[in-house]
Amino acid sequence: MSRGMSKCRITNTAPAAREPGATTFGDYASSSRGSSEPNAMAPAIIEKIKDHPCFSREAHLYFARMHLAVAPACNIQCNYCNRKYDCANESRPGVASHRLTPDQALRRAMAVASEVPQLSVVGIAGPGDACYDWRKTKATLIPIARKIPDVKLCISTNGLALPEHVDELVDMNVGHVTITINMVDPKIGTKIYPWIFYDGRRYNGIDASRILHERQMLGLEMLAERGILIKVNSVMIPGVNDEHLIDVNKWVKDRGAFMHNVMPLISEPSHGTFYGLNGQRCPAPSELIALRDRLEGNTKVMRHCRQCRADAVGLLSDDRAHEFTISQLPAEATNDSDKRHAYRKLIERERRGQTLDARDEATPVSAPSDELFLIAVTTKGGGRVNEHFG
Ligand code: CLF
Ligand code: SF4
Repeated sequence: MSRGMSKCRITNTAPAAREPGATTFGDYASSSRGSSEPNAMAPAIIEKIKDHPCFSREAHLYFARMHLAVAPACNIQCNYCNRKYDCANESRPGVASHRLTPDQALRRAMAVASEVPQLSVVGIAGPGDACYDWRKTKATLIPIARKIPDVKLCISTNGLALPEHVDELVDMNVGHVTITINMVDPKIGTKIYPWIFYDGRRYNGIDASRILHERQMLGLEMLAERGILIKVNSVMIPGVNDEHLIDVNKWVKDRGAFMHNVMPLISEPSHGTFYGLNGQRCPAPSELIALRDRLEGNTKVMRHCRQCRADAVGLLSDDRAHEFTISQLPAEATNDSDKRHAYRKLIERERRGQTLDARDEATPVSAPSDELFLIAVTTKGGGRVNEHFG
């Protein structure tokens, strides 16, 4: 998964605020009742996203993901990447404290599944590329699907090795894939990717970017044809691809991407990346918001990404990775699914309650007045006023 963050970080201090394009469960519920609301979605799509904390903004309030850093090899070089280990204090994509073997990954997944009732997704999101380091990705996800069948499987990839694995992803029941696409014009790609390794040889310059672009588009189309939900991540690099991401957005929407997540570049000299060492600046928060606003309406724009570490565990706003280090894992992994099932029932009840509330809403009473009132309310989500200011 792509890197980005720290001083460029845009935090979501009010995760429940309704932003343009944000989807709440009320939207899902009304769409399943046949509403013509702009956010109306097919029930099959609702089913796929309603418990996925990244594909649904509403779900991130309730559901957790965990990442397994099992696939460290990568087949391209991005100018913003430095895959690191033992970087416990850096919260940004691609860093992880340890790489795991597939056996360790299974033990960790089962321990988290037993202890974190909100867990709904297990993902592989760096360091490295899940499709290139395929043997390890497969050796990790197949046993997890068997032992914890109620969690969704998710991977993130640069797309170069994606096309040859699409059918296996379907067979393995991986329902969500993120492709990092930073350009659709290979000339711009030359400023982001110095080289790729493809089909047994290394390519540089425009050839590298052209091959990467073609493979990304092919992989995207193949996933869309097979009904896998696709999110595209793009790293916003001022002066390199910021304006160009408007074109990227159109291309990926036309090829079936469900959601576009534009993330700010992380670029600091201490990270040791090409951009960091060469003074490439990261976008200001206002620039990122302005770009996302321009994309809104064309495809769903993600605004609640936390640019997670490659070993993150828990709700997006509450990383619990430190509770599940290898040394803390029980020798014998068991899958205690009771807590998860009880929690999901609770959330279903809460969501049903919201739907009924929305249905029962009376027409607002208004009285003519020249006075303008500003009223502050807080919410935990779901379109309700249900939080205090404390
Ligand atoms: Fe992980 Fe990525 Fe799957 Fe989510 S993260 S592999 S889609 S389960 Fe989510 Fe984290 Fe943002 Fe990624 S908040 S960095 S978008
Ligand atoms: Fe790093 Fe490879 Fe991911 Fe690029 S694709 S960010 S080089 S791991």
